[in-house]
Amino acid sequence: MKKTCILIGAPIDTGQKREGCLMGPAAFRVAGISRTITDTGNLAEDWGDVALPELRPAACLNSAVHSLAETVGWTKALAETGKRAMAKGFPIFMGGDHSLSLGSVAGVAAHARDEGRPLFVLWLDAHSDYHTPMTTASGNLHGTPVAYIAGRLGFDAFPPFPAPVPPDRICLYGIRSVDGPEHAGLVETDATICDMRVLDERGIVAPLREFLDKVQAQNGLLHVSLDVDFLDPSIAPAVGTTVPGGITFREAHLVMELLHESGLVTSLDLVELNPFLDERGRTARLMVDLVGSLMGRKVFDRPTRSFG
Ligand code: EXY
Ligand code: MN
Ligand code: MN
Ligand code: MN
Repeated sequence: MKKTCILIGAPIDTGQKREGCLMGPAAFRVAGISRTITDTGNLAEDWGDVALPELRPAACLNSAVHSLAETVGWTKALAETGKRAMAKGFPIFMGGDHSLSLGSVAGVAAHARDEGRPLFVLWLDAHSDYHTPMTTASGNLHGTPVAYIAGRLGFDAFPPFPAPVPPDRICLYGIRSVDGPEHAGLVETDATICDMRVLDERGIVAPLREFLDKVQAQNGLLHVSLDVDFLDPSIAPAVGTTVPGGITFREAHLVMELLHESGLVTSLDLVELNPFLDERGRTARLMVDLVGSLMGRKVFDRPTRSFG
């Protein structure tokens, strides 16, 4: 079925300390994201970039945390835009650093709650992003969205997350860098942890299918959050938080193709692209190519495995 993809720019780089991610939405557009989507027979509507609303003072007991007021402002603005976009089509949030997902997933979750459908989240990332503002040592709030989404305590400065996603509906896939406090929090949950050890041992397909089968069985909505550092730095250098041992070019496309075939994905984040660190736009182009695979671009049409 034809999708209407709604492109939402989130030019955010306050969730971490290196400048450049705010150029991400422009780089995705230059790399041809709209055209890539329409070439797959889907529709693309560009809503432009979200603006940061007027800031309200915000405070946190952890003095390492920076840019809290900005992050809360982006969260509110993106939650509002995201909810509106879910009612119209398939939002693609173009970051911007990963702090954008505090807002994008809040908007998606509010929509899912109103529809009476369970929301599932697939987190494609080198990191678990399960800090709270109270546990982060770096103070970089791009390391916190999974905790906010799961309803973890410590987000007092933020709007309460609408309908927190129970951890058993969250899959962290590709992770290979987890801080102590994140680990301590995660082991208390039944989140699905497909770290690189699991993917090396079992391969990338079976664990993903198991999660997708769960989404299908519960008639869920599925939000996918794709962090550039999910990919191996050798193919995707344009990110401030590279971690070796990531997903290869072919694995990444296969993940996207399986997601397409499942028909389950209803919204997407593209985050952490820092075009200032790129080599002749190769990371931006790869990310856009992956969107092409997620939207159904393939070389041959063949019967696909159906879900449900
Ligand atoms: N865990 C580290 C921190 O909290 O600073 C690194 C977080 C990186 C988050 C990137 C976006 O995925
Ligand atoms: Mn991340
Ligand atoms: Mn990451
Ligand atoms: Mn940390």
